[in-house]
Amino acid sequence: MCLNTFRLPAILLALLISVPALAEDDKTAAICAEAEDRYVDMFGHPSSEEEGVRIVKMYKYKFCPGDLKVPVGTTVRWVNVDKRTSHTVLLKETDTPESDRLFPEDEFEFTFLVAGPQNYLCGPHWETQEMIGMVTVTP
Ligand SMILES: [Cu+2]
Repeated sequence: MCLNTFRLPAILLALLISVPALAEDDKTAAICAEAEDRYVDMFGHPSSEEEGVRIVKMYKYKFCPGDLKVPVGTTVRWVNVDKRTSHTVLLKETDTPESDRLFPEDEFEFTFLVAGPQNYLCGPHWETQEMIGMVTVTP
């Protein structure tokens, strides 16, 4: 009996905590689906069909995908598929300087030669929009 009176608030609390997180995931998924549509419009094929590189799209203050796992030696190409906004790529844990400002349809490439997690960010938007990404490089 007593258990039920405690369980209900616990369930409600769990819902209150998880719903905003899920809503944020859905929002990101929707933005990334739109980014892929824009990529296909710009380049005439899906980003997964690029040969020899993995594509990360930059769109509406998101990196798509925001979390990428690649084997050592992989070249990642970031492509701005936004309409007006420019972005940069700053690989904090490498000695690479920040990319130039990437305007719509501009791109930047980096080849990952060291295994491990690599955080990166967009210089102009990481602080205000949390535009942050991660590449996990596997040996
Ligand atoms: Cu940005």
